[in-house]
Amino acid sequence: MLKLFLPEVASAHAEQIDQLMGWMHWLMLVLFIGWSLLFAYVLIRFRRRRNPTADYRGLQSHASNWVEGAVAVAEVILLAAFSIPLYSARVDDLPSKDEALEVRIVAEQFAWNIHYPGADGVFGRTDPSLVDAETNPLGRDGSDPAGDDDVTTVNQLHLEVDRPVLIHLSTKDVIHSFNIPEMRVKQDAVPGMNIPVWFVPTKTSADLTAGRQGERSGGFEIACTQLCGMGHYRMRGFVTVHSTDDFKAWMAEQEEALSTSEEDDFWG
Ligand SMILES: [Cu+2]
Repeated sequence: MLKLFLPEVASAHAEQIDQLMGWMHWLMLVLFIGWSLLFAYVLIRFRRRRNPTADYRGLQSHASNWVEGAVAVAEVILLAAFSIPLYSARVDDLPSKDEALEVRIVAEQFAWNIHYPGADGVFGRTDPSLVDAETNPLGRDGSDPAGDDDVTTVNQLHLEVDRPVLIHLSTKDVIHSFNIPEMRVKQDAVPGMNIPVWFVPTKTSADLTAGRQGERSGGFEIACTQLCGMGHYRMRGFVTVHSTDDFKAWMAEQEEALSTSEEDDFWG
């Protein structure tokens, strides 16, 4: 039932997040009904007509203690059995650098700067003092050879299906928040911090859009989910999840473009 209101599931851990959300909502529903019944009961049972004077003895039964205890136990189970393990897998159990596709994402007002390490798997050096809003949004250091094969994009995140992606998330200015709803990924980008975010996409963009039509025909999108300034509404990125071969082809295309545009390239 809950599924009706949720985006499609497109990452390996998404189902677990939905389950936890489901259990939390069921608990809240039970609490809501319980409190509502108690409220109605108290309104009727202690109405003024039947109780002209105040009762100074108060409640004698201990039933409410048991109910409170049961709710606390349910909450501890949700926290200890579901929440904490799930959270710890997200923040602590990072995929190894060998298997994962590593990407740096640097948020700014109002765009996502995306940085791939290229064939050598090593990010070229970057330095905040080299940042230029027009020509060098990532502050890349052209003198570092490790950066020669680095691929960068703005607002276009390309991923490979069934391969873990390890994002190093940071921001140049204010707090932004990186969200891909179908991946059940949402992480604040906090000034001064480099925050790892990882997930395994399980659906390609083609899989996702296969059944979609009309207004809902779009693919995966990155939304900034932290009000970050006047242009917040347009801080939107696009995610393409490729099959393994298509991803290799895309990356090769980017590398190719790098080597042929050497002359007018900032890094050439
Ligand atoms: Cu933002």
